[in-house]
Amino acid sequence: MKERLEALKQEALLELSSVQSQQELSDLRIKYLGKKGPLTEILRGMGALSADERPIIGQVANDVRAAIENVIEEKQAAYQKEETEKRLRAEMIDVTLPGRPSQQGVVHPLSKVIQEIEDIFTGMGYTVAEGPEIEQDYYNFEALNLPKDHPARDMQDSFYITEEILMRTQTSPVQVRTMEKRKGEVPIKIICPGKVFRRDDDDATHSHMFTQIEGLVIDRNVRMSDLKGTLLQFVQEMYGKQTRIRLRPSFFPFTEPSVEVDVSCAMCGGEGCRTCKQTGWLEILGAGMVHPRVLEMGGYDPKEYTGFAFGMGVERIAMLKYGIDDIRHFYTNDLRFLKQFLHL
Ligand code: 2NM
Repeated sequence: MKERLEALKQEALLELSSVQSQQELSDLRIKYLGKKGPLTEILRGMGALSADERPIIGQVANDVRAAIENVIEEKQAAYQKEETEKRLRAEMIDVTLPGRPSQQGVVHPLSKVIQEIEDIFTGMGYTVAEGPEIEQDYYNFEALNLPKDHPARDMQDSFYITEEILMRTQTSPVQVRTMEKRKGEVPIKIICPGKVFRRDDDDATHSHMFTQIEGLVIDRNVRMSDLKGTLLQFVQEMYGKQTRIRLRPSFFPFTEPSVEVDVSCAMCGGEGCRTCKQTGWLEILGAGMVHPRVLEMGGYDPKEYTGFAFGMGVERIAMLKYGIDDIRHFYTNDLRFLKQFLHL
């Protein structure tokens, strides 16, 4: 039996020495060590041996099994190593190749200016209010003291969707909606940023869609001086401490009195330059004390409460700030334009 085992070992080792593939190796493992293999058969037949012989033959059988297993394991490990190396070679990357620069997006200059203005006013205790771009005639005109036959309705030709629904021409309807929601509670201190729409032919300084930020304060004892102080604070945070403002009388249906607010030119400091057309001043804001009729329609008793409001065009402010010469640049999305704001 010992000889049978030795012969089996020699035969197995010989066959293993010329194995060509992992599949062959696997077949040989089954052939020699499997349940139906010769070694298993021999071990099964050990019951017929004497008690003296059994441990000796058992030991030899185990040694033979171990010897065959060793060779198989070795070969298996070699195959594994070869396979790993092959995969590593196939997946090798050249870390010395120059990288491809990734495309980086930037915050749109309009968004940046809106954010800056919001930061200044929230710093003064305002909250930001938003509302629909598609608006009812009532909120856009009627409640702002522009009744149906009002001549000022022609001043700004609008995009009407139906007789009663239009694209908002200002963000003030958001303020009317806020007054309505607050049901006479004070104070109201809000700014309303957003897109507005007017029927206009687009050119370098006009766009049928642009961005407005309007502000509204309602409380007891709100005065014109509060408006002046607020706007001065705003422009000095926006353009620097040396900035001055100048108020000129104007007219809006929703404010009385109404003013145009000029800001000293940040380009020349008021000396006069190309940007301010040699005047030293830039017109960037409209404002006024909220008209008593507007307060009343919004649910505030004008004998008890007063308020101020103001509005500005964000594109104009951004154009002055960044020296942009055409309002259409904001909406054509030319990457050559947008990428100039990458490092600002
Ligand atoms: C402006 C100029 C002056 C304004 C008025 C109101 C409201 F809702 F209180 F009546 N909101 N915004 C206003 C006043 C807007 O923009 C040039």
